Amino acid sequence: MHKTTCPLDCYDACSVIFEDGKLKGDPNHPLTQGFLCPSLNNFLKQKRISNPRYNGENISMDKALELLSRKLKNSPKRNTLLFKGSGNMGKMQDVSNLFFEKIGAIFTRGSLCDGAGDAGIVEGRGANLALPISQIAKSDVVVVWGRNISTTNAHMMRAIKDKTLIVIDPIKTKLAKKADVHVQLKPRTDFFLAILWARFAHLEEMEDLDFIDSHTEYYEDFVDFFRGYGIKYLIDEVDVTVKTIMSSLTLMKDAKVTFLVGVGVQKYLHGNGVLRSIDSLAAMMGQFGKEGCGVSYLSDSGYRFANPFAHKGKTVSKPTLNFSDYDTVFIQGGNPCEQMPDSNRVKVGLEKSDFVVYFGLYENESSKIANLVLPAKTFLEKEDVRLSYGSEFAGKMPKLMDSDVGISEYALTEFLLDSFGYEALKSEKEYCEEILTSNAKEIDGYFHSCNYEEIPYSNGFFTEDEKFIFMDDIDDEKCDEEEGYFLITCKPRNSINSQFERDHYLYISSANGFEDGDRVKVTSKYGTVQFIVKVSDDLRSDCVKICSGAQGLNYLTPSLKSNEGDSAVFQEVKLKLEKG
Ligand SMILES: Nc1nc2c(c(=O)[nH]1)N[C@H]1C(S)=C(S)[C@@H](COP(=O)(O)OP(=O)(O)OC[C@H]3O[C@@H](n4cnc5c(=O)[nH]c(N)nc54)[C@H](O)[C@@H]3O)O[C@H]1N2
Ligand SMILES: Nc1nc2c(c(=O)[nH]1)N[C@H]1C(S)=C(S)[C@@H](COP(=O)(O)OP(=O)(O)OC[C@H]3O[C@@H](n4cnc5c(=O)[nH]c(N)nc54)[C@H](O)[C@@H]3O)O[C@H]1N2
Ligand code: SF4
Ligand SMILES: [Mo]
Repeated sequence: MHKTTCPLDCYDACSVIFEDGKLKGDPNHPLTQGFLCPSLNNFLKQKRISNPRYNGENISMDKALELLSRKLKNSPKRNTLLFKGSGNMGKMQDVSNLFFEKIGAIFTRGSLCDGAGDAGIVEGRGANLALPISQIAKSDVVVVWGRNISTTNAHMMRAIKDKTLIVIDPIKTKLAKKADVHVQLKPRTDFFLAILWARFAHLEEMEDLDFIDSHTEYYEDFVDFFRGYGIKYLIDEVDVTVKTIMSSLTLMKDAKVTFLVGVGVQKYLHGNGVLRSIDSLAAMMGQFGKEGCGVSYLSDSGYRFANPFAHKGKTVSKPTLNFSDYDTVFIQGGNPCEQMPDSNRVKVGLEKSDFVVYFGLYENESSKIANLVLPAKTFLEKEDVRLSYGSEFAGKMPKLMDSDVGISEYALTEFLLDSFGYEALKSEKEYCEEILTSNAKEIDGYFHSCNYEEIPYSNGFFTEDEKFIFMDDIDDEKCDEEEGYFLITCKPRNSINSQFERDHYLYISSANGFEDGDRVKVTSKYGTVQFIVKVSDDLRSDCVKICSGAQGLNYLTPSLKSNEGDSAVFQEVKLKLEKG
């Protein structure tokens, strides 16, 4: 029996047992509790790329590496882009930075994922820490805000099982059906909801004046700011009843509240402002730095950990970058042809670049268009370590098996450094050890990030004055005022983005006159795509849902970035539907 950690991009970072050629959930891990999800359960059955390929022809790994080195040396403008996805969350994914920095390659900054919300949190708190599971367990009320816990964070279900539950989501999710209150708001109105609750909390004297006084700055400005919004205007925007708004706020009165916030609230231009408003609401009620309280988003898992792979290379903003600016594009662990916004622009850009390399495990839309395809090793075949953005846990990912297929990120980097005459790397084990021991401790056989030795923010915030900084402004300009349906693009149950068993349907309420199996032509200002309909009355009638990884989906989404955080804004778009 061997232990490892799930490499997939997921809140849970499960502890995994590898035994008799099978992957199982670790029964002793406090969060994993013996079960894995469909994606990892099917991991070993996935068909992977077994051969390197150049312009459609299989070639040997030696030939592929030689070719790569030659192309990089002779690239006309010596102008290379390193584009990384999040197919494997192991820290060793970043080892390739060390080579690409040496050759002056361009890196990306920002994210296709959580960057907007992260920026908003950092503005107010100075650093983005999650809540440890033990603190969530001590809360009275859990507010699940734009996070689909039962699908994307399934191991959290047990921690919130007996709590008073408020779910804020335009979709009646599985969890919303069990909630004490479901606030089924109009998409993109979470900022208004936070401001509305702040207004009512102020009227109901729910502020924690001691906390405000000792741990925060600019509260008066926040009061002026939220009083600038009329209550009727806010209620109309949010589009839920006053009763729902008030009954949920009443549940928070004098209670220990944890807010579990997901990426759903921030796939918009003002995504940073949304997280800042949720934080400001929690801070005015004193819900930070105390037992059973706090706001937990996708955290900066590497905070205060050593990063031997930090680089000083030039960067371009990830969601809006132009692939045609580069003569070589090196894609590692990602599928930008499907997962980046505005697929049309992405594909045209990649077609114009001279040489595209895809380094990954599976065939997908990006491997199809690449000149050179390099198969990777799986997490079982290489040495690594991972941290978690969803909780306090970290985990080792030791090499547990050999394979003739693929090459690891470490071995590839070592080869490239050597062929360019650069200094060799330290050993993989040394890097992993350096990262883990820099800020994690082993307790009862599991690694915990030292960031969580105390309750987050109990010794102050990470801003200059160690105080929380309230918001007093927002740039809430909408980009798209057109009529049409809101797009809700969230995570599928049986796949991780475009890996594994993808969900290609368009979901819509029966109130809109569609039936299961209908073909529908969907148009946005960026493109047109056909989908097959599945009717779901869990949706509001002003929304359609299409999951991440659905083929063609990102032909509809904008290559814009959030006001702060260089984050993609997949839902800043309206859709028109036509049968047939
Ligand atoms: N099974 C599975 N698990 C995954 C992943 C996967 O692909 N599949 N992906 C992983 C990754 S990369 C990430 S980033 C995380 C993300 O996981 P989550 O944070 O859960 O993100 P999403 O599933 O995108 O959306 C969460 C919820 O936001 C809601 N939502 C959409 N728009 C709005 C809005 O305007 N306001 C509010 N209040 N809610 C809104 C959606 O209806 C959805 O229920 O999950 C990880 N876990
Ligand atoms: N419309 C829409 N678009 C979205 C989203 C959405 O909700 N809606 N979500 C966004 C979010 S939150 C995210 S995080 C991104 C994710 O976007 P991507 O990072 O592109 O994620 P995946 O689609 O999972 O593709 C990951 C690829 O990594 C490769 N891989 C897996 N393991 C390894 C490994 O060990 N080494 C190497 N070299 N390769 C490996 C696999 O071949 C896989 O195809 O998508 C974003 N795009
Ligand atoms: S729930 Fe998340 S961490 Fe756990 S096995 Fe599935 S993908 Fe991996
Ligand atoms: Mo993500």
